[in-house]
Amino acid sequence: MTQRAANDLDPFWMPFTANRSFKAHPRLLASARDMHYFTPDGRSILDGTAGLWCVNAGHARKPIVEAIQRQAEVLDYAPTFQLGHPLVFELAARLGMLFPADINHVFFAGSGSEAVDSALKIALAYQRARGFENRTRLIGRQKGYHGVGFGGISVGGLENNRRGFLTLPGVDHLPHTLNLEKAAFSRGQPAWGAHLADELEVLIAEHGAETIAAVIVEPMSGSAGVIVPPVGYLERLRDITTRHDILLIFDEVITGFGRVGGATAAETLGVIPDLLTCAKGLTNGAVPMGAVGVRSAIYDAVVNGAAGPGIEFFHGYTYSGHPLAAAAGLATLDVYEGEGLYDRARDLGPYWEEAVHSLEGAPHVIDIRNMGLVAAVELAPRPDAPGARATEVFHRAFDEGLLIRVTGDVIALSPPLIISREQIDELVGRLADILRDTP
Ligand code: PXG
Repeated sequence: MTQRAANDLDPFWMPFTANRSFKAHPRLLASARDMHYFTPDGRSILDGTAGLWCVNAGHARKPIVEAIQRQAEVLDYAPTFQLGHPLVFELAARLGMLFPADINHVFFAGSGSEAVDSALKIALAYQRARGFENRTRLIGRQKGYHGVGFGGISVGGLENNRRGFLTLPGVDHLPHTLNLEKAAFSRGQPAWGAHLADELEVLIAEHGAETIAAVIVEPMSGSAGVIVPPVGYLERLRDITTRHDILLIFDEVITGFGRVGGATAAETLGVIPDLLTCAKGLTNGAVPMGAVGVRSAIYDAVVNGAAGPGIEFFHGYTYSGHPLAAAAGLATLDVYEGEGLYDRARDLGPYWEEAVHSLEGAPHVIDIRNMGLVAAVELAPRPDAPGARATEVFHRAFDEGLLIRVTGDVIALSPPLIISREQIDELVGRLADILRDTP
């Protein structure tokens, strides 16, 4: 047997990471509080990304920490297959009130990826329940990210995540809406691009509406490098899906819980999907959890409309509605609501927009996009080395005490919603300095 030191970095196969490069130059986090991480040697890092878009209320918030501690002592684990525990029903009811319109039934999962796969299966189960067995086709969008399950990568549109893996048959993709020629440096929602929703009509004409179960999109694409929906685009998708009796799924894993300046993007933009997935901010990132909210007609058709008395939907996870996650979720909603964080994100939006757009004209910057408390700063790639410039900015930023996120040559910013105006200035100011120093 190989003997290894306890602090050996080799055995951990790190997700979505250049393992060899990381292990040669590790960047470790030891603790966190509010807007900051701290490294093992005590350096503070301003968190410009809310962890991975999830710590919306800031780190190690006491009410959330205490709720998890209490719950671990009272009921560490309980199955939700044929059994229940109080908190999970309470959390479902709270989410049902939070989600817009009649999205008032909630299926729980352990992550965003599981929430997405669950939503796709619910869509198929619903079509079957109402007698439309042939409505099995799923439509996603280019550059979409819906997690890494086989369902998620199939409807997703990021080529690196799909290439080399089998994907589901019967899946098609809408075009994405990112266009630097038409809409660079737009503030908030770009004016150009709503017409791209009409491509759905083309796919419907090609396949027949009677074969299509659902369309799934992120209201604002996060992972692809922040693609903000053009004005009117989501409204058109809603209109077309409604006219053709196709379900519309919003993947709100990133946009949920205040990120775009409202409890959900659906509410913020006034476009109501039939199903809504969330995760991340649902528990402030403190315990893994994902969820799917569905309109009452979907629950009624699949559950109340089932023929026999047995299980209506053959799907679920060991950790669906885990007690620690439910406790964290309830405490998180209390913090969001008690501190008015959705409103705070909306109210800070204009200041944030002004601050990030002040980077226009900084070295290498070819586009800036923003929505709610999200922004992307896109850099010109170095010739023959796509991604290298932004990666260097990421490394420099970390060394200088700033956590940002990069994907390709896009810098994504999505700080906790408790960020102050001074901290916004600090974040943007330091980024400007780093851009100036990066070749
Ligand atoms: N849907 C969306 C819209 C997401 O953004 C998932 C599903 C999957 O969630 P899980 O919990 O299975 O990871 C996500 C996740 C990034 C980044 O910085 C984004 C995500 C995850 C990790 C990194 O781009 N989004």
